[in-house]
Amino acid sequence: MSDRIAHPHYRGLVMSAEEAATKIQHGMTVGMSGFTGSGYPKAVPTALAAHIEAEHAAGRPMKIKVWTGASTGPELDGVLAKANGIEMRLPFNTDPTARDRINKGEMDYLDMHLGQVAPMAWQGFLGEMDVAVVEVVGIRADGSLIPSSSVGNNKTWLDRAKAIILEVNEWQSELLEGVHDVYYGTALPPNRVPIPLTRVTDRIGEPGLRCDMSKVVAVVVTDTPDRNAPFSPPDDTARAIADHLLEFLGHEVKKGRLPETLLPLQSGVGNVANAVMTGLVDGPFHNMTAYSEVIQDGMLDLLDSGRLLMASATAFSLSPEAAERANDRMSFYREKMILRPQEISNHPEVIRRLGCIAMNGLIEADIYGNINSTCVMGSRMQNGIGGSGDFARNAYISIFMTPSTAKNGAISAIVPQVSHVDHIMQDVAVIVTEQGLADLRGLSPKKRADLIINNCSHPYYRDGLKDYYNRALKGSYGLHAPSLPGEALSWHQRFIDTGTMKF
Ligand code: 0RQ
Repeated sequence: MSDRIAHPHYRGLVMSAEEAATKIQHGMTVGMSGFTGSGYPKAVPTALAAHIEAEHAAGRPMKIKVWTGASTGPELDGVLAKANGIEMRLPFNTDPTARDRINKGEMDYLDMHLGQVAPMAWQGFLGEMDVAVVEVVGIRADGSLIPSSSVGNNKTWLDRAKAIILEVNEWQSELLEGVHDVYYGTALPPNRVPIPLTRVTDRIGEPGLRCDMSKVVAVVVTDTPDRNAPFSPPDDTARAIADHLLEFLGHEVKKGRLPETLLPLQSGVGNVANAVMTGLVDGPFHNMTAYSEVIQDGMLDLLDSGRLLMASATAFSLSPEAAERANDRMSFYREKMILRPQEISNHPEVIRRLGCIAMNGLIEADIYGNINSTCVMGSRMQNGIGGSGDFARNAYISIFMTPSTAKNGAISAIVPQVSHVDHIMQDVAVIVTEQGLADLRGLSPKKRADLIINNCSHPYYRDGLKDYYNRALKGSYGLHAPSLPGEALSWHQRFIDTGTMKF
């Protein structure tokens, strides 16, 4: 019996993952914990996937709807997608098998702003939640739950679900207790009140999750690490992007438009985001803070360096090595981190008030600065919009960064017109590639086009973009944001037809 279960009622509910999984039936909506590969349940989804496969083999239908915080891991999305057990998935996914099913039309996918998931669940139109499966670090004597390495939507799932299954994961550090700040003050209009968070360091809630004991139907004890993708160190392209970005931030400080401590940083995940964090370790800025949705490897480095005073997020997004390091040094990190529900980490009201510097990746940008973050060639889902929209629209400065080409140069990341729009040009202040940076603030569409083409596009594609734009200046229906509709997506069509956008 795990000594992490301090309440006798919960001790009486301990059972195997296989037994717990039988509480989930065909057609149910299941809210699972998990955000960017951390804090997701591992044993119950795996047992459920085996059960689903057995049901399918017996000729019986068995599929569920899966709601989470964001992406999870192979023991959740991976196994359930492989078993073809997911009818509908929201709000974010990075699992390759699930992605494949989504793009083959075998799985419905609702790609949502991560900060809007909990409020929309409360509004009720997404339907009812049958079961919540939530990983926790432990259960306190008063029956409240110690959240795990992500908070995500757990508060909402525990409140909304008719039945609750808990996974107590002994691999997670017990020192996580006290890192979380779970705010219970949100309400739907007309009862909304301001969120009383005015500084990154503010704690406005409770360290634990409330839980209605009478709804808990199973407790499963596990000892399994969060499984994130291994981290590849920044390459030359990522370093060049980071250098341009850091030079820009320094310039803004010199101009008096940013304080020397910068403003709270939001940073996406991946190679480039990590390179920016690593660059900040050696940069001129001190006493920084982060108000983001994830704490990634580079942010641990920044905390180690003493340059970053506090990181507020909803989850870890760490490589396996960094996750072990975080666990080993949790007594140091726990004083410098706050994990909040994602409706707070990603709340437009708070992001706008704090004045975040948002830095996110993209699939493609067009010559006016509209951004596609999600759909390759306009239709094939990569991951989802995630939190990028929550931050981009509400940030003090909204920065998007990308290599200027993808797939070994076969694709230009700067195109005449994006094939799908996630962020409209009004939400995009700065675009950075390894070629350079375009500061688009205060510029009309035509001035934006000049800067983006000249500063950000890859030299191979630059003349093609100029040629398109110059002809659009002559032949466009209007001259506010010149375009040639019959040609604007021809680069994408060429890629679909020939495997390359090259001329
Ligand atoms: O695919 O792995 O098959 O080679 O997209 O691209 O260059 O490694 O960059 O990891 O930063 O991801 C937009 C996807 C960029 C990410 C996106 C292909 C490329 C590769 C990854 P392969 P890179 P990144 C905080 C904020 C939305 C969510 C968000 C993302 C793969 O940043 O998901 O911002 N953003 N969240 O080859 C075809 C193009 C492409 C392309 C890249 N133009 N055409 N493929 N790729 N550009 C985190 C959360 O919200 C949880």
